Amino acid sequence: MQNLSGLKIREIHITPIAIVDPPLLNAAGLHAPYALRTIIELITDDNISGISEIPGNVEINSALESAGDLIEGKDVFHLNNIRQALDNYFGKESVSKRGETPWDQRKLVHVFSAIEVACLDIIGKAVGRSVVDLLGGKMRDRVPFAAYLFYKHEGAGGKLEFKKEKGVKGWPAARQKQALDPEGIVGQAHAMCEAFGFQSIKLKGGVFEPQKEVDSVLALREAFGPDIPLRFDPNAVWKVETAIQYSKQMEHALEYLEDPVRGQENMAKVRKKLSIPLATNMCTTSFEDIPSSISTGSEDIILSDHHFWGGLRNSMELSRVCETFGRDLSMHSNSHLGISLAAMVHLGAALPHLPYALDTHYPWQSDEVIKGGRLQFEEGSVKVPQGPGLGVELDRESVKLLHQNYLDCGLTERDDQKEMQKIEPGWKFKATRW
Ligand code: GKR
Ligand code: MG
Repeated sequence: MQNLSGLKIREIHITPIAIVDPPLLNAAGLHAPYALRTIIELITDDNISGISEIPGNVEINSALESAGDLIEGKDVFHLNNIRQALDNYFGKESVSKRGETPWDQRKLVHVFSAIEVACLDIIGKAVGRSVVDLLGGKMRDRVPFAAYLFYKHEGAGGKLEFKKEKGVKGWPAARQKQALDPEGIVGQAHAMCEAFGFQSIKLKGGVFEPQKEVDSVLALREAFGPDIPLRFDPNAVWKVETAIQYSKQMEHALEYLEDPVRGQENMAKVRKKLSIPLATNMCTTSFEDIPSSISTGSEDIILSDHHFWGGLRNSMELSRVCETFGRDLSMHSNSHLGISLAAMVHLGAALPHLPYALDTHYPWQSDEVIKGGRLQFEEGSVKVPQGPGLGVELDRESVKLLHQNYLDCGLTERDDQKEMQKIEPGWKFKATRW
């Protein structure tokens, strides 16, 4: 076994990358041809390398650079001390910094998640155990995910944007197809479920007027029958009355409804009027939000995301909080690659209760930064990666190429409104639209 006294961080490498992402529509606008991720590698005195992946942008990357100076020389086991050093330096990051977009814009949660996951990867390698064991051990061998459907324009993103790639079949072909109506969504669902074996389906909404999106949910229900659980997520752009009126039509069809409205109080109002559970990754997004979540009764299910909750151990703690207060816990996602997926799978395997299939954007991506290529889904589930730590290794050549993509594409942050304006000039994000 490794000499455990020498696990001090010697180097931190921060590599922004740009990965091909299709033109997916959501309440904030349109996905750009590339999504930005950042790959973090920590190296110890003893040359053990630990890796992680987070959503990237220039602000987060520069915060990571500062964090790198603070954690140099620190022991990878001393995560509490690392956290404190970051808190002292950056100050407390209030939950209001989350922003109105469907994704979390706080910096510190990303930074700590990046460092924590890489430290856990190192610890796992040093002690010869997997990250799931560091989180308390496996409760299951495979972690189920849901098909994540999007309204989308034609194209698969990157250089292929708006051009059809010839000769592709199956999901790669379906991935390029336009889907702007219930028929397109049902076609996308069939292709995705066939390719990956998903047994639950989520539709991202908040794009078109409510009835059109309700019709897509009802068309999915009609096509897949009552045994395939369905969820729908308009990312909080509905008013309370709209949410109550339109969700009533879907009550028989949905296993849960995600963020129909903005804010805990509005969520609580809607929740009182519906017979289906409400889930959120927008109104209860940090431990700071828990007291008001309980007093208002804003949701039934918290969709955790280790990138936004400050890491895997925080997400485990969240699961205990959820159990205490009668919430279920499931998982949120954003466009990502295999390091994030591996971390999600370790966490999903360790959670005591996993009542719902987790979200993942992974089928929409085609790039990869881990050796051996993309992780595989079997009947919609991913097996916990074998081997110590995260069980995945960096493919340095791919990281190099994707870093070049980052430099070439010129994007520095996610801005779905700007992308949408290229298609619909003057289009503006509205926190509440219908
Ligand atoms: O990828 O467009 C997207 C989603 O809208 C994403 O950004 C959300 O954060 O998937 C997310 C959600 O469940 O709200
Ligand atoms: Mg959501």
